[in-house]
Order: sequence, then structure tokens, then C-alpha cells
Amino acid sequence: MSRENDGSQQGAKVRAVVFDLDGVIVSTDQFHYRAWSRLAEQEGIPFAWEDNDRLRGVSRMESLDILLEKASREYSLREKREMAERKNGYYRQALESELTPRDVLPGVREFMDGLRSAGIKLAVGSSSRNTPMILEKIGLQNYFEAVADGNDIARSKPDPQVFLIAAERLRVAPEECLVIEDAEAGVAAAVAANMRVLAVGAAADDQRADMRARALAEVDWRSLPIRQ
Ligand code: B16
Ligand code: MG
Repeated sequence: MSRENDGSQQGAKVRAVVFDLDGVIVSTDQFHYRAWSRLAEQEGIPFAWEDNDRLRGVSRMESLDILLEKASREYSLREKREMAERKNGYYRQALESELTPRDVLPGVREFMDGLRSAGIKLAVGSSSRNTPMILEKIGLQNYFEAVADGNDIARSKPDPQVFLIAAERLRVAPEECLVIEDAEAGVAAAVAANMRVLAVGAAADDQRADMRARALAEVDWRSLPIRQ
């Protein structure tokens, strides 16, 4: 893990860790991709795996707007709402039949259990409105002390709202929270919330993060600047 400012010398020690969901706890990329591809094909809009990268951490309607950049005509708000719903139907169908506790990313359970044993509070901060269903499918619905998700917010990442709600529900000050994120929009949201951030996966090169790692499996929870 590389670090710029691990907070151990300066600032408050971390009392809570807020996990992004998609891409940090579980990989839903392929499910999103399949659902968006199906919609794009029906509408005759080009959509490739690389395009999917731009949708990471971004809300459903904003994702649709990105997909429609390659469309050959304008779509009305009503059409866009219907399309977003259609995509979500395909996405939920796939989650329902395929997502299981085995899809929790490597090392994540051990990492979270370690933090919990050290008395650190754990929360989820996700843009996804499907967070409750995903947590249930992977068997973590009762695991977190707080969950803030796409159903709670008016402004999605990079706005800090989702992380600030998570902190409020945990009753922990933002500067005592550490966010773990895999999306650039999420790293920006954590910085804007005045929280420290560990960037993993697709965000592993994001220079705004305090700590960076290719995957959470590479990080020892004891190396975080936590209060013990
Ligand atoms: P939904 P996260 C985000 O979740 C995903 O990364 C992003 O690809 C998705 O568009 C967004 O949730 C909204 O998801 O359509 O399920 O409401 O990474 O913030 O946990
Ligand atoms: Mg994510």
C-alpha cells in the first residue's frame, strides 16, 4: 500500500470506516455492464466495456446520460426514465439469480472483522439504490452499524452527501472517518466530506487519496491510522 498522509502523525485517529459497496465489497461491474449493453443494443447505441468504466460510482440517471452521448438522437426525460428503469430491471434480475455471498471480494470479510474486533464502527456509503438488495444477497444485511445509499441522497458522488449521512448515522465526526473507494467520483466525495480515503481498484492511482492499493486484499487493516 502506498500512502501520502496516513493521518497517524496528524489529525484525528479514525473511529469509523465507510465502505463504498460496488467495487469495494462486491464486484457488480459485469452485472451493470450486461444490463447497460442489453439496453444499448435495443436502442442501437454503441456501448463497450471501456464505456462501463466511466459509469463507476456515478448515479443511474447520470450513467444513462453518459451512455446516450453516443446516441444518434435526443431522448425526452420520460423516455430516459423508462430506459433507466428497464436497465434496472435487467440488473436486478441478474443480481437476483446470480449474486451470492461468494461474490464478496477477496479479503474483505477478514478486513472488516479485524476492524470490528478493534472497536472500529463500520458503515456503507454507496450511490446504489439497490444497496439493500445487494447486501441481502451477499449475506451482509445485518453487518453494518449504518448504511447510507442512493435512496437517501439528493446529490450523488462526487457530492459528499452520502458519506456525511453515513457519519451522522454512526455519530462519528467526518474527520474521524476513513472512506474506502474504487471510483474517482467517490474519492472526490470523501475528500469533500473532509474524510480520509483509501483508494483501491480502478481508483488506485488517484493522487487525491491518502492511501492507495491495487486491492483491499493487499491491505492489512492494522496499517490504517485507527484508534485502538
Ligand atoms: P444503481 P457504488 C454505484 O455504486 C455504482 O458504482 C455505479 O456503477 C452505479 O451506477 C450506481 O451505484 C447506481 O447504482 O443503479 O444500483 O442505483 O460504487 O457507489 O457502491
Ligand atoms: Mg464503487
